[in-house]
Amino acid sequence: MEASVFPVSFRERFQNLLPAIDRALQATVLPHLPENLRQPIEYFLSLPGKKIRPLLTLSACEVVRGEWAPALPAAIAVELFHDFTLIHDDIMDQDALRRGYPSLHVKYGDSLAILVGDALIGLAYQQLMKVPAPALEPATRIFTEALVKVCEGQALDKAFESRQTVSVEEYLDMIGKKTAWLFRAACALGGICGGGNEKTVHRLAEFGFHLGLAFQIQDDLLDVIADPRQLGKEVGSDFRMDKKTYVTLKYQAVLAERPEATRTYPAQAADYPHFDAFRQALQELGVVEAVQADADFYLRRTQELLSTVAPLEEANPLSAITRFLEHRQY
Ligand code: GRG
Repeated sequence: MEASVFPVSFRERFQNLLPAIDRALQATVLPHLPENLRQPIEYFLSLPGKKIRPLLTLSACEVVRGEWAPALPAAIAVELFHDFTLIHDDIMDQDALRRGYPSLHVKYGDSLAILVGDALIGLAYQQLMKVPAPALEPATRIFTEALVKVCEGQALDKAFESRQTVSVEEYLDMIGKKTAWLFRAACALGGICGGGNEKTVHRLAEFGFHLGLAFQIQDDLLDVIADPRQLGKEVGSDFRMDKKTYVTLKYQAVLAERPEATRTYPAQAADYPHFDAFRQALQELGVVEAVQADADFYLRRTQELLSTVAPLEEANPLSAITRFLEHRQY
């Protein structure tokens, strides 16, 4: 399968780390696993994901002047955790495509997909246990805390589906848990493995958290405006599931500020006859720009936080990752 999803400059910038992550991920597939478990794990790990979270771990480790190699198991644990959430999320949302290929549950069935997700968490902990003391205890605490937070976030996301209204604060709390907490953990783990002090690790964690918020807001936007071939999955799936997203909240906020527009535009995304009509309204009302501006707000905050840890120069790998994510189309 096509392994690289990056522009050449990004691939060159991370030419040591990306292949190391890929090799270490493949090595987690234990040969003695039963064929019907090993094969789907191999399938999922070979799909062309961006590997942003393990890159964050290794880069955070470098930023505190640690050697990245001892942090590699923690980075792999983070990616396996992420893969687990994607597999279970695809089952819950009945999404047919992931990373441009059939979702695991489509290819192997729901039961095996659930089992693969469960196995990945076990494999993730096996990796995490390789973190040397004294980093092991805080690393395990942060990783486990993130597991619980992501679950909470997913539960809130599900609960929002059956609610009429959700406030921006509630929404930010939900994506903070569902998405940003794992970015936070990825960065904190790198800082811890690299020997960073408590204050620095905290700043890296906050950097990761804000990056995660921006990432999820962009993700909501991409579900509306991306090219499905580039995105690797269908667009409009949030619309079809009637999900509360940053885009739908912003849509409502824009209409609230312009009462005259309510004569032309329906009050809710769900009131549109089809996705294309909703997408067109988002463009006409300036919702797309407004959502991007809010994502940019959180991206700027990441740079303020990062500058308290290390200079924001070309060589700073966390800056390079932020720049890549700023312009991402997938
Ligand atoms: C953690 C116990 C536990 C349960 C998981 C299913 C679930 C509960 C949570 C879902 C969390 C989720 C899928 C959040 C969305 C995060 C997101 C935007 C993922 C896409 O990340 P990318 O673009 O994916 O980095 P690639 O494919 O590049 O790796």
